Parts: sequence; structure tokens; C-alpha cells
Amino acid sequence: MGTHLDQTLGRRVTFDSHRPSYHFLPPANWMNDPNGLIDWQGRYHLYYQYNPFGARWGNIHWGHASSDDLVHWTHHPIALEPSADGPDANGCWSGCAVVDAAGVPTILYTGLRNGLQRPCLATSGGALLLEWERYAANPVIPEPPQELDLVGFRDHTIWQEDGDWFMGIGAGVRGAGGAVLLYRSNDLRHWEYEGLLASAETEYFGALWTGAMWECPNFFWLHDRPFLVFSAWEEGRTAYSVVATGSYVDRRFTMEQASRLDYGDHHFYAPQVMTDRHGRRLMWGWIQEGRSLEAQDAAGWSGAMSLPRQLLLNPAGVLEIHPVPELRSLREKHHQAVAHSVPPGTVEVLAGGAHLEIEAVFARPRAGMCGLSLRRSPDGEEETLLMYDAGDQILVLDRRRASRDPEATADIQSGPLMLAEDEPLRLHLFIDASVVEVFANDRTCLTSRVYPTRSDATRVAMFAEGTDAQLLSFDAWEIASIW
Ligand code: DQQ
Repeated sequence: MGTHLDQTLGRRVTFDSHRPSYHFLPPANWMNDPNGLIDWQGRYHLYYQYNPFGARWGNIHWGHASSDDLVHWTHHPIALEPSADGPDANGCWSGCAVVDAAGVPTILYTGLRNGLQRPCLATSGGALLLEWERYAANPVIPEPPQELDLVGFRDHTIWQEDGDWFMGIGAGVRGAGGAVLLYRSNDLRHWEYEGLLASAETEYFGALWTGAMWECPNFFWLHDRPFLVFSAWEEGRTAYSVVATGSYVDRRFTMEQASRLDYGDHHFYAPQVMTDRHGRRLMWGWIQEGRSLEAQDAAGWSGAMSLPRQLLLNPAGVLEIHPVPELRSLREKHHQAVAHSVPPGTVEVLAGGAHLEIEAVFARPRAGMCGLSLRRSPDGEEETLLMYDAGDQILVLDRRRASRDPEATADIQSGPLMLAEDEPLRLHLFIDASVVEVFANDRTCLTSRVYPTRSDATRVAMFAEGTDAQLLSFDAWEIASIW
């Protein structure tokens, strides 16, 4: 363990203008999914998929950090590394944490060995949960149900019900699409297969494509409503994360509504949901890069974690997603603009910076487009447009001119945002170097990556097209580094 610590967590990357300063990420190397989230003895623990040997996916270990405020993180040594000849010899893949009946922190994660994905268990203790001891009889499930032709069998979500433990495992039935297999146990070590918790082949998804496999499932309740969150995968493509609601009867989840959890495609992926000391449902997602593997190798790091988000149902029963209020402690210099009208064709600079929190409120747009130009160079050669299309009622992030670097992704991402008759457009967003994380009207999220090449591409401007825009309020805060 010590060698890994010295060799990896001690190593830091050289200065890189694209590296976020207030989103969690390891000091160097590759990071993907959040794992094993647990609020334990006064600290939030964030484990994560980690490659200690470089900035590409592989040799997957569990990295580890903890925080007492959800904002500032302490790096700890690697918590789990592939065992010499165990079922996780080729990788300690994703998993979740629970505290068992005896009060012992316990993780269920997927071990990889010779292509086989099998559920493994480990336990820990002490104040900082630094060491995890693997169960001697791993894997706890020797093989998936023989009657299913599965394209994958990995990732875990666990809850308690009728005095027992229930576990959902992500899967995909060849030719039929994603699924979650359901298991039951009274000790977290001996599991009985209980059938499919949910699957694509029998659920109505309307126009929503959900891939060949559902990775990293999370099954949980908000008030009395069951929710299933998963990430849609197909060979060679981590597409996006999905949230579904519906009914849970006879241990079967029937979806009635499913939508994207974030419209930044794969830039918010493999989210994990946990419950904290205040009973809040908190969620982190993996913010993948949007540049070439070579650029990632050269940078020496890849991947960042989203800001912690709280999921809640509003009084109308609508799912809301909020950045946790603890993040306000990072606010430094405050810039404001007074309410005023913006005629079409205007581009008006309101603030500047590459590490900002912004809250911009516009009167309900009724026609045309309005919004913000972000990471904008003075001449507009580089800029990322965050705008609302009032006609189609969609939120749009236009990255076509975000960077002069031809290697950086430069497409347009968008998602629906239906506004009530007199509902203002509320854009709450965080810019952190190459990370853009948007929360629109507390319900439409869009997380993305941009890689401007110009050091002066730091302006924030407001714009309107097609008709006047009414700015009701604008606040921007410079955000301090968390390191
Ligand atoms: N990443 C893990 C898997 C999971 C995938 C491997 C999702 O357990 O399915 O690093 O990004």
C-alpha cells in the first residue's frame, strides 16, 4: 500500500489551465465513478475508480478521500487494490457502502478476473475507513442466473426491506437492453436471486434510448416515491445517466416516467446516490473529459467529480436537483449587475473569471434566444454559449467555438426546460476551468467540458437574439480553490 501512496497520491501534475480548482479530483492520474459513498463518524467518504499508473482507464483501484464539510477534501491512501489471485485480480470495479446490523461498514463491489465480473464484499472500521478487509469467500455470488444471456453483470445498489437486505446489480440482457437483477440476503454474504427488479424490454421508455446495459444502478426512495438512477451503456460508449420513477410492487419496479438526469451526455456519468446525516439524498457523478487521450496523457490526469448535488421532491412532486448549500462557503469577490433590458444583438460583458459561480435570472423568455456567453475571449473568437430557446423551450450549451483546439469536443448539447406561464428563467451555474455545471430552474442539469486555448477567454457576457431579454438579476462570485 505504501508504495502506491508514495508513487501516486504524492505526485502532482504541473500547472494546467484546464484543471478544476474546486471540483474534487485526485492529485494525478485517471479517475472515473464515485464509489462507496458513506457518511461515517462525522466525515463524508468519497471512494472512486482510480488508475494509479496513468491517465487512462485500467488497473482499477479504489481511491479515497474524505471531508467534514462536503467542500474541502483530504486525500487518503488507496483503499482497495486488485488482489493477487482473487476474483478482483484484474480490477476493483464500482460498488456501494452500507453499515451492517452490527454497525460494520461494508462494501459490495464488482471484482474483475479474466473477464468475469463478480460481486465481492469487504469490511472496514475505525474513524477514517482507510483499510478494507476482503471477505475470504469472495465472490459472494459465484455466477449470474444461467437462464439469462447477459452482456454485463456489475455495479451495486443496496437497501433494506422487510428486515432483509436487497441488492440491485446492473446488467444487460443480450438483444433486449438494460436490466437490474434483484438479490436478497439476511447477512450481505449469502444472496438469493429474486428475479429482475426492472428491465428495458418490458418498460415503456417512449423516445428515451437506454442502451444495451444499465451501469451503476441506484434504487432509492424520495418520500414515498421509488426512483431508479442508472447510466446507459453500449459497447464502446458511456452515453448518459437516466432517472426513472414509477411503482414498486411485489419487488418489481415498473417505470412510468424516465428522463435524462443531466443533458451533458457522458460528462455526468455513473452517479451514485447516498443518504447523509441530515437525511438528505446526495449524489455525485463522474465528469468525463472532452479531449483526446493524448491530451489526457500529456496533462497527467483525467476526470473530475461533480459538485455534490441534493435530490428532492418539491411540493408539486417534481424532482429537483440542487448544488448543496455548503458550497456557498467558497464564495469570494461578488459581482452584481442591475436589472435591465437587453436589446437583440447585444453582447454585454458582466463579469470575468475561470472559477465562478453565477446566478442569472431572466424574465420568462417568450421568443428568440437569450443567455450567457461563458469563457469568452474579448473578441468572441472563443466562447461557450449557454442559452434558452424560448420557441422550443430547450436549454442549449453550444460548444462549437468553445476552443480553437480541434481536438476538443465542439458540439451542441441540449435538454428540455418547460417554463410555467410566468416562471422566470433561472440559470445557476459553476465554471471551474474546463468544467461547466449548470442547474436551470432547479430541475434541468447540464454538465460539460470546455477547453479554451486563450488565457483571456474568461469573460461572462449576456446576450439576446431575436427579441429583447429582461435581466432581472445577475450575481457572480469568484470561487476559492478547495486545495
Ligand atoms: N465503470 C466501472 C464499472 C462501471 C463503469 C469500471 C461505469 O464498474 O460499470 O471502472 O463507468
